[in-house]
Amino acid sequence: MTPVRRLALIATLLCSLPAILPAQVGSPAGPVPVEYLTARRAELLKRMGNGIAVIPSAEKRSIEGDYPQDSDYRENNDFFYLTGIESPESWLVLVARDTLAPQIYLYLPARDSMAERWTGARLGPGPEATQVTGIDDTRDAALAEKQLRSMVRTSKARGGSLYLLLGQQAASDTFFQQLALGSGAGVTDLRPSLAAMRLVKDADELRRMRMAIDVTAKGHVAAMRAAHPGAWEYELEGVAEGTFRSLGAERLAYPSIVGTGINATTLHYDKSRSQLQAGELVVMDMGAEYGFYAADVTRTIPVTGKFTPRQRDIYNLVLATQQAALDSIHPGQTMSRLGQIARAYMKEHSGDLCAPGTCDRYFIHGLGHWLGMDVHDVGAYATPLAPNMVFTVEPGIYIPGEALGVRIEDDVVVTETGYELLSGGAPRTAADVEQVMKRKN
Ligand SMILES: [Mn+2]
Repeated sequence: MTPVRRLALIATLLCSLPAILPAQVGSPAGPVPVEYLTARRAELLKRMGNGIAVIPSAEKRSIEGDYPQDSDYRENNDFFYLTGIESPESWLVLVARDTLAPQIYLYLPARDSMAERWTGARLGPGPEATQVTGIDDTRDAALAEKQLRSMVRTSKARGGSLYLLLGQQAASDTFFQQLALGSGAGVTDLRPSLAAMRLVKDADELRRMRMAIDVTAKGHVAAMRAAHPGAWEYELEGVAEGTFRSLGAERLAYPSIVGTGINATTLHYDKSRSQLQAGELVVMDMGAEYGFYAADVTRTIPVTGKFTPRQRDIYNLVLATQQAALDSIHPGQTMSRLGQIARAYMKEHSGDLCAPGTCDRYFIHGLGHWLGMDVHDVGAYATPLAPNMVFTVEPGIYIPGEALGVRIEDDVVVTETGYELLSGGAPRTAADVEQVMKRKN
């Protein structure tokens, strides 16, 4: 083939590559607006000081090599948070310098028409990538390692530090070990800065979290209506998960927990293989992931649709304990203090429900956790609450001797003056749960 004909062929192949739709198209959550991505990167650069940060995308899984049922690619949270795209074998590089303007590079694998026949069109370096990420300088990922070594050397000469996601990458990856050793520069963990940023949600994150939690509440209501004596735990799970997917959730935020009777007292029971018996309570801890954000909601329901007096007393104590914690949420409050308030409330209001002791001895876990891109999201627990932080409030009482377990878990966002309940779409009071279960299809 002559050089001219070869060029013509290459030109034809390039033209034959399909145009790439913006990232996240097909997800009802839509793309992350570029202004949010730009603001997040600017904030991280501000926190970094002088130096270079390297943030790789997630490892790609192999359909042949790994368990096929695990083959779906999920982007690394920090990479998605800063770029808004899902793109294996890619790198985000941020260079912060004392006196000069910061630089941002996005390394993406060059497009490959043959590979794309198998695995679909993907984003390569170029104007389309710039459009969806707001990063002007996009480059071929094949150049990344060589250019990074050089950038790190230059940065070191200027007294800059090397910022890595320690633990996630530097420990296992040879390239990062070499980069860290060879740089001679101090290596700083980037994770605390990113965790502090992700702890306070911006408007696009809150929009996604509301969607995740709304979908989750609808799944819980559907599962409540599917419950009856003789139904199986997996039926309720299937109804809820089907609802999540049918309303646009990409995946589960965590494996669903549906436990009836004695299984309700096992905190992370995930077998879902028992049959519901009249007189039992079912704990359902299920959450959707939507647009990369997790919901985490637990409801406890009576199999017959009607609580027994004993079940209702325990349920009401858990609910009142949760309300005591909710009422104490305000900016400046701490998670540990909320835990103490909840525990003290349960102890004081146990009456003789758990005689000879008090019911708090059956409250065997913490009150809650940060919620975001991960179900147990990043963030230091000593951080005082501030507006737009999102977390769960989930007291429980588990009495194995009575095969009785109750957990009520809701998701809240901190406001200027208190909190907003995000998961109120799933009924919380005993009366409301009974009402929903009465109106079965
Ligand atoms: Mn939880």
